[in-house]
Amino acid sequence: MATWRRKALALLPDLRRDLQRPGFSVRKLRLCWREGRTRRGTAPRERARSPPPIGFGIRPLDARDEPTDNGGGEAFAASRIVRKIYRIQGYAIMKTAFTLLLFIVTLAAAARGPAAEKPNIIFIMADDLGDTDLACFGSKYYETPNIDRLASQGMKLLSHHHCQNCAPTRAALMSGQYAPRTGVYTVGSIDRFDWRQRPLRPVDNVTKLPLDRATIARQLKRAGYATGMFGKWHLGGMRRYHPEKRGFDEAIVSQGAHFDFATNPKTDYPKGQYLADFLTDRAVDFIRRHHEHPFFLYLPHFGVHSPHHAKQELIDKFKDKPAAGGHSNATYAAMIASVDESVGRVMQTLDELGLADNTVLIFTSDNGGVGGYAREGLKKAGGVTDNAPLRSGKGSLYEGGTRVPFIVRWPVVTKPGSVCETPTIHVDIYPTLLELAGAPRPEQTLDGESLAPLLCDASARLRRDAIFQHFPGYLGAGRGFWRTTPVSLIQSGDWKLMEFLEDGRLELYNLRDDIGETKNLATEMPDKAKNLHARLVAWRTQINAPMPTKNDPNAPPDAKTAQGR
Ligand SMILES: [Ca+2]
Repeated sequence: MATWRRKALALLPDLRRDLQRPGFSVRKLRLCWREGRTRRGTAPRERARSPPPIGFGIRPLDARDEPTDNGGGEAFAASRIVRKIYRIQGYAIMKTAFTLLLFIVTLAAAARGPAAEKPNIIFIMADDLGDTDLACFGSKYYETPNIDRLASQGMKLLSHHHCQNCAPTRAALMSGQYAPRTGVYTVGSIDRFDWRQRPLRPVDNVTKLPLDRATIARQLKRAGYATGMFGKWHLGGMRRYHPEKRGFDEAIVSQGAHFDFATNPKTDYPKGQYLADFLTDRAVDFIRRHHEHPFFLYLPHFGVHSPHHAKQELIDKFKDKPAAGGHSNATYAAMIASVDESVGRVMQTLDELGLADNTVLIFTSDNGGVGGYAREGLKKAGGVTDNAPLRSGKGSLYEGGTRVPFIVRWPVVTKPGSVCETPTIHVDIYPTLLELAGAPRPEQTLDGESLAPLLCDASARLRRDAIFQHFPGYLGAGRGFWRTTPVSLIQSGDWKLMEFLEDGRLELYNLRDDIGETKNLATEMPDKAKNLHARLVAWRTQINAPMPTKNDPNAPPDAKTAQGR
C-alpha cells in the first residue's frame, strides 16, 4: 500500500471519533468548504488581503477551532474535520478524498439524526435602537456589557441596513422581499401625514403582511424547527395575520406600553412587571422547553421605542453620568440596559443548557435611532438619542435612519471579534437563515442573498453588488417639515446614490470617505451618478416598483385621496 494511503487511512479512526462529539455539524463543514471555494474565486487583489488559503482554500485554523475546556469538547465542529481532511489531502488524495470523506461524514450525521446538524436560531431585535446606541458600536454613555460580549464572541456587520421605520423592516425580514413586492412601506396609512400640499401623492400603504407570503418562520417550521415569537409583530395582529397563523408554533404579541402592557393572546403577568423582562421570561421558557430539538426564537423587543419608560433602579444608575456624544437621557439608557439584560439572560440560558456552540444568535434593531434631526433643520422632530456621525435618524433614508447594529454569533463559524463592512440589508436575512437551517426555499421570490459566506469569512464576496430602498411616501417632522420625502436609493460598495422623486434631485455620497453624507458628489462625478442612477431605475423596473403620482393642490379633497386608487 502506498505511504500516502496508509497515512490517510490512519487518520480515519480519529475522524470517526470526532464525528461522535456534540456540536458537530455537516452544515458547518459545508459552509467552511463553500468559504474555501468562494475565496478561490475572488480576484487576486482580494486574495492578497485575505489570510493565505490552505489546500482547497480552507482558512488556516486557530485556537478557536479547538474544543474549549468549559465546553467539554462541544466547540468541536466542521473546521476540525476540515483540518483532518486537509492533512489527508496533503497526502495527495485531493478531491477524491474530500468527496469520499464528505460522504462518510454525511452518513455519520444522518445516523445521529437530522436534529444534530441543525443549529438553533435566535433573532433578537430592539425597536428604534440607533447604530451608535451600543457601547460596542461607539456609545460612551449607554452601557451594554452583554451585547458587547456577544459582539466579542461573534461578528459585527458594520454596514447593515433596515428600513426607515418599523413595519416595512419586519415585512422584509419575515418575507425576504423588498417593500415594492409586499406593499409595506411604512406604519399606518399614507394619510398619517398631510401630503396634500406636496408635489406628489404617495403610494397607498399595506399595513399587514399579505397572507400569500410564506414567512421565514413557516419555512423553518417545515424544516423541523420549533418556532416561537414573543414581542412586537406589527404585521397585522389579529386572526389570520397573527404570528401563530404565520408559521410560529407559539406567539405572544405585545402592544402599547412598557408597563401595564397588553398582549395578544391575553397573558397574566405580575403587576408592575417591565415588558422586556416579561418577553425574556417567555423566551427563556421557550428555549428550556425546546432545548432537545432545533428551534427558531424570534424576540422583537418593544424597547427602546417611546413611550420612554424604564425601571427606576436602572434610571438611577445613569442619572448622574456625564453625557457623551449626544447621548444623555438616563431613562433611554435604562431602556437600553433592559434590552441588554435580556440578551444576557438568553446567553446565560444557552450556556446552562450547553446550547451556545450550536446556536446562531443574532442581535439587531429595526431602524435607526430617534435623533439627529436638529442638524437637518427639523427642530420639531424631537429626539432622544444621536446617531452621529451618521446623518439624521429614524424616518429618514440617510444612514442615521437605516443603518443599524447587527451582530451574529455562531461559534466556530464566525470569528470572535470580527467585523464585516460589506453592505447588507434586511432581505438577506431570510435566505441566510434558510441556508443555515437547510430549510426549503419558498415559492415566492427572495430578493436577498445568503450571508453565510460572510459569516465564514468577512472578506468573502457576495454575488450581488448592490442593495436598494424605495420609499414612495412622506414621513413628517412637525407641521410643514419632513424626515423624508419620496426617495429611492442604491448602495454599491462605498457609493450611495439617492434619487428624490419630487424633483428628480440626485445625491451621491462616498460612505467610506464621508459616512455623515455631508458632501453631495452628484455634480462633481456625473458619470458615477449616471451609472448608479441607471442601475437604480433598472431595479425599480425589474421589481415593478410603484411610483408616487403628481398631486394637484387645487383638486377637491376627495379627489386628492382618490387619485391613483
Ligand atoms: Ca422601530
